[in-house]
Amino acid sequence: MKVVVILPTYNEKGNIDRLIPILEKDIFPQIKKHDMNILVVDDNSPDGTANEVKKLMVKWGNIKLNTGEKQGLGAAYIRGMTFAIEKMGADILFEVDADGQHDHKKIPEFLKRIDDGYDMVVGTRYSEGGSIPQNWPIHRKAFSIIANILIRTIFGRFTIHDWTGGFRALKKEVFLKEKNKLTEFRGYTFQVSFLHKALQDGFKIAEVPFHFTDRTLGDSKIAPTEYIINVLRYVFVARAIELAYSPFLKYAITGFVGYIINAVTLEVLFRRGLHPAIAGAIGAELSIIWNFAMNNFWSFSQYKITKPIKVLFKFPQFNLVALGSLVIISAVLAIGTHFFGPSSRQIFLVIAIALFVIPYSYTMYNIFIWKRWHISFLSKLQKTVG
Ligand SMILES: Nc1nc2c(ncn2[C@@H]2O[C@H](COP(=O)(O)OP(=O)(O)O)[C@@H](O)[C@H]2O)c(=O)[nH]1
Ligand SMILES: [Mg+2]
Repeated sequence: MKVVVILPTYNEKGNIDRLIPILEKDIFPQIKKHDMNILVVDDNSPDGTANEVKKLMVKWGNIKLNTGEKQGLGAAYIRGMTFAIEKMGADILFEVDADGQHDHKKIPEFLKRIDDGYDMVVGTRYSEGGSIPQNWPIHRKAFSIIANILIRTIFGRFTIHDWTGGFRALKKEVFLKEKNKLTEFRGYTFQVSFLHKALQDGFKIAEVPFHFTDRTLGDSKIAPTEYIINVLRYVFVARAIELAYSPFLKYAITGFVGYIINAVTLEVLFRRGLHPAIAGAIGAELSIIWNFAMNNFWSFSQYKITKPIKVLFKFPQFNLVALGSLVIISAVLAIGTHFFGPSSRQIFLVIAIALFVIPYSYTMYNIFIWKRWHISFLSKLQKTVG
């Protein structure tokens, strides 16, 4: 297959001079299965990087140069990848920094993973066998590690360790599928958003650990503050949208209305003379019926239970889960008010629901009632086996 190694450059004259001969002489000859090519995507670097590339193009016939206006790293990659596919006939695209920080010896390993059937291979500095430069000051190391842990946690996707790096290989299909969704990510946010969208679309992604070395020539082009703000904005907004489309938001709205049904019933029946315990219990059961119906036909509608006989079996199970919530709430209220007095009851009710009941019941619904995770886990398993 035709592989195009894309090297984005902005003032990398000295680096490109070192890197291309290494790729051509040491790395490419090791790869027998693929047709290896280079594309330098230069944004009219004032230092004359392009002229340097032109000299190298005389020596090796598998190098191309694409120039354009400077609009950021993401914009350069989008332009370069489009060029590689349309003008060079690339099947596989490689993202490699031109400054020599990526361990080129790992390139064959990335391609092996593609041969194994992965759609995208991501170089990782934060897994066993990978690292960031030893000589980085502690705050830079901490920042780099924490940022990636934060991204993984917010997305709830823990299989990928390195979201911010730019050492990757991918099949052209991944880029073609995501291209239109990436146009707004012109800067360094491109890396995080591209990976996230590829994962959302179910592409198979592998990791290859590598040692990230420090830059020896030229300067980094990253503007740290702007970068952090842009990445955080992307991560939070994208996750919010993801959750809005997942059953979770509908589940939360349903539960909130269920709580109001419970409270109103308690109040109405109590004022008509019923004992609060009985009024509350009737309210609770009405709320349970509401929750079951709404979650079945709305939140988890993709997995809804329609056969009457199945509903007959599921509804008692659902009540059992609700009983669990009840036990949690009374336990938290008992412990909380024991230490902080009865006036703290409302606070502990909120704590019980937010910290314990929501994670508990959402998990139970996903695993036991509507079996959503079970189904998606099985289909993932089938994908890996098949
Ligand atoms: N064409 C192009 N390349 C860029 C741009 N910004 C950064 N690069 C290149 O992208 C690679 C990584 O950038 P770098 O500044 O080293 O990022 P860092 O390693 O995160 O500090 C280098 O090869 C840069 O020359 C840009 O706006 N356009
Ligand atoms: Mg760099």
